[in-house]
Amino acid sequence: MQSSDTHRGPGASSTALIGVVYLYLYLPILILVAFSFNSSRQLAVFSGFTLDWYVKAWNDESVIQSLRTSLFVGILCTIISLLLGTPAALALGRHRFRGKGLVDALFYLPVIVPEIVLGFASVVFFGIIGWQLGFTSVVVAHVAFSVSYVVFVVRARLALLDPKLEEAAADLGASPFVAFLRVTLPLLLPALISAGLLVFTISLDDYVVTSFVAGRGGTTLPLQIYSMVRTGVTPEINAVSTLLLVATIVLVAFSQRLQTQRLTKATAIALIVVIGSLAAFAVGGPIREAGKAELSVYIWSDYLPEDMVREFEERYDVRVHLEYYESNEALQAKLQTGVTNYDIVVPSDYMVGILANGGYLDHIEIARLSNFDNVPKRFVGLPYDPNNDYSVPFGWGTTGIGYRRDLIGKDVTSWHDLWNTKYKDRVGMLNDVREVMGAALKANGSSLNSTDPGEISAAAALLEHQKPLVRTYDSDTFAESLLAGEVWITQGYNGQVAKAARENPDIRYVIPKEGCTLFVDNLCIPKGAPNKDLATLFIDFMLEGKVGASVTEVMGYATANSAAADFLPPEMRDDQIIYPPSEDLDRCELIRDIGSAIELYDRHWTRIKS
Ligand code: N2P
Repeated sequence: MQSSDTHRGPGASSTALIGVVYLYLYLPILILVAFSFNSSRQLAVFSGFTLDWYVKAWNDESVIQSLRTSLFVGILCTIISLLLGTPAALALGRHRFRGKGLVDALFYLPVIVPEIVLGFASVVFFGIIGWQLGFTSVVVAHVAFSVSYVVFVVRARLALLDPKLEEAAADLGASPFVAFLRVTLPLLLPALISAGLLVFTISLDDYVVTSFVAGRGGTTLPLQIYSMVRTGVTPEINAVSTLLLVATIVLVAFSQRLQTQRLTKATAIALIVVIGSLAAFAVGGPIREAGKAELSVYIWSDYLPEDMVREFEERYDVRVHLEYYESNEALQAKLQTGVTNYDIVVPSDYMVGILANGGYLDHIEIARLSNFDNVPKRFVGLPYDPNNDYSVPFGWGTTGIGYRRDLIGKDVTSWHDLWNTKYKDRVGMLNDVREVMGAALKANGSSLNSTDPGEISAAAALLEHQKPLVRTYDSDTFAESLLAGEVWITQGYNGQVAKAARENPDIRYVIPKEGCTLFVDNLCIPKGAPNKDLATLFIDFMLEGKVGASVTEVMGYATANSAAADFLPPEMRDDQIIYPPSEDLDRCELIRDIGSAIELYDRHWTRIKS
C-alpha cells in the first residue's frame, strides 16, 4: 500500500503546500522580473509589456561600466583563486602532514566568518598597509573568500579519483609532475571549471565585502544597483537585477552539472566562447577609455544632474566616476579609512570644519576659480571655513517636513506632527544622526546644536517614543515613498520634496514653526586627491550659472550661485520650497560641530536605530 502511494506522487494537499513554500521563496523575485517588463514607471501597477528598461540599462553608461568592472574582477578573481586553491586542495587531499586538521579548518573560516566582519577587516588591513582602495583591492578581497570554495570543490572531486591511476603512471616512468599533468589534471578539469564558475558567480554577486573595499575603478554591478536604488527606484533597476539573476542561475547550474558529470566537447566549446566574449567585453571598455583622466566624485545622492556630468566629461575629454553617500557621517567614516582616493567630496557646513581640522581636506586655490565671483557674499567666509581655504559653497537648502496633504487632510506646521499616532507606520525620518536628533531637539524647543546632556536625553526619549510610528529611517528615497503614498509625512530635504511636488501637487513642504536645519553643501578636495587640477576645473565648472540653474531645475536644490538666476525659469525662481521666504529662513539654524557631545548623540542614535 505504502509503495503504491509513493508511486502516485504527493497528494493534492502536499502539492498545495509545496506550492505555497515555492511561492514564498520566489514571489518577490517573480515580481521583480515581471516589473522589469512593465511599460509604466510606476512600480505598483502593471500597464503593459515593454523591453524599454533593458534598452535603457544597455545605454546607461554607469551600468555598463560597472558590469565591465564586475566581469573583470570576476575573471581575475577566478584565475587567481584557481591558481592558489588547486595546489592547496591537492596538498590536503593527497598528503598527510602535521597540522593538516588546522589547515583544513582554516579554509572554512572565510566562508563562516560574517561578511560584514570580512569586509571591515579587509578595509582595516588595507588601511594599515596603506593600499589605496580601488579595483585591485576588490580583486584581492574577493580572492580572499574565493580560494576556500576552490579548495572545497576540488577536494570533493579528488576524493572520488582513484590514486592508483597516478601510481600506475609513475610505474610507467612518469615523473610526479608529468603524472599530474597527464593524468590528474584532465580528470580534475570538470571540478576546476565547476569551481571557477562558482567563484566567478560569488564574485559577481558580492555586495557586502565589496562595499567596504571598493574605491575608484571598483564600482561593481551590485554596488551600482544599490546606488541606483538610493537615487530613485525605476524599472531599469529591475531589468539590471533580472540580468544579474539570470547570469547567476545559469552559472550555478553549469557549475553544479560539472561537479558530477564529465566535460563534453560541446560544453567546453560553449564555455570558451562565452568566457572569451565576456572577457573581451570586460576589457573592451577600459581599453577604449585608456589614457583618459578620471575624476572621482563622492557626493550626496540626488545632487548632480546627469547632463552636467556628461557635459564636463565632453568638455575636458575625461571620465567622471560617481559614488554616493547619504550622510555627512558616512562621508567622514569613508575618509577616515585613509585609503580612499576621491578628487571631490561634498560635505555640509559643520562637516567641512570637522574634516579640515582632522587634516582630511586639501587647500583650494580660489585664485584659479574664474567663477568664484558667482558665489553670493553671504555664502563666502562662513564660520566653518572663514577664509574658504577648504571649501566652495555649492548648494543650500533646508531640512523640514514633506507631507501628503490629501492623505493627511490638513496642513502641517510643527515637528510634533511627526509624532501624531494617527500616522502610525506612515511616518518617515532621515537616516542621519544630526538631522533626526536635531528635529527632536527642535520639537522640544532646544537648539539643534545642544550639548546639554539633559536636553540630549530628552530628545532621544522623544525619538524612542516615536519609533513605533516610523516606517523607515531613510535619507535617499523618502520623496519616492511620499509619491507612492507609502509614507504620508516625513522629515526631508527640501530639494527632493520640491521635485516630488512637481509630480504630485498634493505633496507639500513646510519649515516647522519651531525652526529647522539650514544646510550649505560644499565642494572640497580631499587630501591626497590624485587629480587635483581636474578637481579644481570641476569646482569652477560647478560655479557656472548654467550648471547652478540645472541643479535647481533638475534636482530641486537651490544653488549658492548668483549667476544661476538668469538661466532659471521664473516658476522655479519663485518656488517657495526651494527659495523660502526670509521669515521662514530666519527660524533655521546651521548644524555646528558640537565636539565630544557627538558621542552622546551617537550612543542614543544607535539605540534608536536598533
Ligand atoms: C541630497 C541630500 C541633500 C544634502 N540627497 C543635505 N546636506
